Amino acid sequence: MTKPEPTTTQTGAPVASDEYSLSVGADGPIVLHDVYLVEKLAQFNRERIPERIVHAKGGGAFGSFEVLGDVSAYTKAKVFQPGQLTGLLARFSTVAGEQGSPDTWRDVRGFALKFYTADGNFDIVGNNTPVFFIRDGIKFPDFIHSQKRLPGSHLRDLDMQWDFWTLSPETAHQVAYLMGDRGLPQDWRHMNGYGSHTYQWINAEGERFWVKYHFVSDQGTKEMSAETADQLAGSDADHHIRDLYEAIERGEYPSWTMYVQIMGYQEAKDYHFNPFDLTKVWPFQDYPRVLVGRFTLNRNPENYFAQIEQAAFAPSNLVPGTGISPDKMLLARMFSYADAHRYRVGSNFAELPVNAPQSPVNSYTRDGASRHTVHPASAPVYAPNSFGGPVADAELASEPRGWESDGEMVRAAATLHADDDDFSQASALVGGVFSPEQRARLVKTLTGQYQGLSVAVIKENFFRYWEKIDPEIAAQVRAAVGA
Ligand code: HDE
Repeated sequence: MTKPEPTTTQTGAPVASDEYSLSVGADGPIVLHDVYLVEKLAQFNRERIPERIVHAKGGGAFGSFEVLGDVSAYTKAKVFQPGQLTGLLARFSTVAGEQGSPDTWRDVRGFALKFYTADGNFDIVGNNTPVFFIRDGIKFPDFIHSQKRLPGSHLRDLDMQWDFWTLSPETAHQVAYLMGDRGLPQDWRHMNGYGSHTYQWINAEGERFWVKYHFVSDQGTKEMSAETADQLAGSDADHHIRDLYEAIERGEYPSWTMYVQIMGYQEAKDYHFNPFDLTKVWPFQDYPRVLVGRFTLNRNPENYFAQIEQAAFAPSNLVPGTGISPDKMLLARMFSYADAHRYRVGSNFAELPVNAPQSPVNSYTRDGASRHTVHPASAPVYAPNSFGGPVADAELASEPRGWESDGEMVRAAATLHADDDDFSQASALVGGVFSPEQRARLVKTLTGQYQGLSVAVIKENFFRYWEKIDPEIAAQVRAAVGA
């Protein structure tokens, strides 16, 4: 058997023992100059970085994305050109639970993708539902506060959750998804993913299109019962992490087929509801899904902390041929994610291998904690310069072309389209998509939720909220709780 490597300090010096601290005599006091003891204890105190404030509990894997269709008429993004193969990282997560919380709690699931494209990293940071709770990011901290813990008892609280939801009617569609079967996916391999927002594509001629991203599980979708979810929450808090990791270890590589819905740039103005409203889906009969490609996950992380805990996904990671939209939520997210990474991982988070692009970086940003790129002494640190430093190229960058906008600065809801409302798509989901069995499970779930409420006005608002979504469901819950 080959002799093992000698243990060293972090700076490479061989160490004498991993069992005994240095002491005065075998029974005497330990000494402060036992550098290795100090290093081990001090490093141990610093092993944790701040967890994600949302989506703290999760797991992921690496793989690749292959273009199967031809969407080159709509985008010039290299990653989406016919036949293109691109490396990818995916991370799946719950939203409200802290690190260590059960994977199987009822929740929306994060579905974050990082494409290591030839034009830099392109991230689609979505969920397993095609909509979201709110329309304006200014409400996001409040929403998340209501889903987490009471300030005094530090307990999660159904009154808080339902108070926020029933006083924010725009939440109805996403809450209907959450309280339905989608809130309890069997595992990450058996759930779909969505970019959720409306994004922009720009083709080689500079024409703009509005798109929505869909990732359909090739494994199909499967959910678990509330009973199974509760049982696993106690017996195997890491059920979803385990399922993905062990499937890939077994060589069962999960894959998702990617589609986009495509809306002409000018159509947005006249569409019958606001197509940038994150609480709404575009009906497939209006905008059918167009095949783009498939991503397959076939490599587990070598080191969870280095590659998953420190992974930095951001909707602001865009590449030429892709862009954003007037969706106020998406615009708020453009600031928030890189800010979270600078706080959580450090200002040079993009230098970590998992976050580093596989295309050249010619940036004038410099220094900052743990910067480890050695820029040559001759490299100019300012632009413009006379020394051949990198030069911005508007043509290459083809800035996300954006959209026309004007008007007084106001704080107000987006202008109403004919069919803008808060409940119609929630009603269509619960009344038109849910099967009778799913409706019965919804009544059971809502009955349990209602029985966890203690504040009279919230109980009343609960029923008013569900009566607007589906009066029959509301009546069945009323009967079940004897209200
Ligand atoms: Fe997030 N979100 N989010 N979110 N989100 C974060 O970024 C934020 C929203 C989503 O696996 C944070 O790195 C704001 C919608 C996923 O690493 C933070 C708003 C959607 C992940 C943040 C939203 C998401 C995050 C926390 C309202 C689906 C995990 C840590 C404007 C379309 C990504 C971090 C991963 C993480 C901000 C709403 C999905 C705090 C301000 C809508 C999948 O920056």
